[in-house]
Amino acid sequence: HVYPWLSVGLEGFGQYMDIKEYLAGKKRSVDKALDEYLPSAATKPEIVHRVMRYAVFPGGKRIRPILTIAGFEMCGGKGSSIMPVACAIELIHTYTLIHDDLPCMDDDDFRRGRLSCHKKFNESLALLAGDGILTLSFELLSETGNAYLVSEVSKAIGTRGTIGGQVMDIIKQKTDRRVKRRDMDYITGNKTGALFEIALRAAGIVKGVERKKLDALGNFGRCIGFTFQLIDDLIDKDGYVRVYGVNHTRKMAELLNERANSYLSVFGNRAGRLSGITELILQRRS
Ligand code: GRG
Repeated sequence: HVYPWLSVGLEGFGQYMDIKEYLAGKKRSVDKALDEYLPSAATKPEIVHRVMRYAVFPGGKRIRPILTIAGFEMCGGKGSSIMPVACAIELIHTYTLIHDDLPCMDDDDFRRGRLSCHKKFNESLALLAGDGILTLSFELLSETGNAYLVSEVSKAIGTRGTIGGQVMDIIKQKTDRRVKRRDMDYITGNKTGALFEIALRAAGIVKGVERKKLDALGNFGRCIGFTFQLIDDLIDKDGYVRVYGVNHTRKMAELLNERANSYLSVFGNRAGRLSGITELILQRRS
C-alpha cells in the first residue's frame, strides 16, 4: 500500500481508484527525481548527505509536489520541466520538519514512525542537513532561470509566510493559555497554508499562465492547505479540534474544501484531477 492514508473505503469508485493510481505514480516519479537531485551518500562530507537522505527517504505522502505537478498539468503543462520545482517544494517541506523536530522547537524524538534526525544523528548535523536541504531547493529553483519564481517561493516560506507562522506559534504557545481563533488562523495560514499556496502558484508561474489563473491557483492552494491542517487536527485530536470540537472542525474543513473547488472553475474540465485530490484530502483518516 503506497497510500495507506487514502484507504478511506472508497474502493469501488473508479474515479477514486484512478486518482489513487495517479498519486502513486507521481509519488514514484518524485522519489526518483529527488534521488537524482540529492548528492549521493558517498559525496564528501558523507555524513551530512547521509542525514539529508535519511530525512528525505522514504519520506511521507509527497502531497505538495504532487499538487505542483497536477497544477502544472491542469494549466496545460507537459513533460518533466516541473519536476525540479515540485522537488524543491518537497525539500522545503522536509527542511521545516527537521527543524521543527529540534529540541529548541517542538522537541520531537520521532517522525514518520522512526527516530527524528537529531535523535538518529545529532543536533548540529540535523540543523545543517536541514539548511543543506533548504539550500538545495533554491539551487533547483534557480536552475529554472525564472527569477520571479525564486522570489515568490522566497516570500512564501520567509518571515511573511512559513517562518512567520512558526514564530507566531512559538510565541503563542509560550504566552497564551488558550490560543485565539485569529492567531490560530494566522499560524495555520502561514505554517501550513503558505507552502500549499506556493506549491500551486509555482505550477502556474512555470507554465506562464495569466494573472487570473495564478490567483485562482494560489487561493485554491491556501484553502486546501487549511483543509489539510484541519484534517490533520481531526486525526491527531489537536489544534482546532481542542478548541472547536470534532463536528465543527469537520464542518469547517468541508466548507473550505467547497471554497477550494470554487477556485478551480476557471480551469474548466481540466480541474477534475485536482478536485479529486481535494476530496481525498477531506476523506483522509490517517
Ligand atoms: C520554519 C522550522 C520552520 C518550521 C515551519 C511547517 C512547519 C513550520 C513545521 C512543521 C510541523 C508541522 C506539524 C506543520 C504543519 C503542517 C503539517 C500538517 C505537516 C505534516 O505534513 P504531511 O502530513 O507530512 O504532508 P508527510 O510526512 O506526509 O510529508
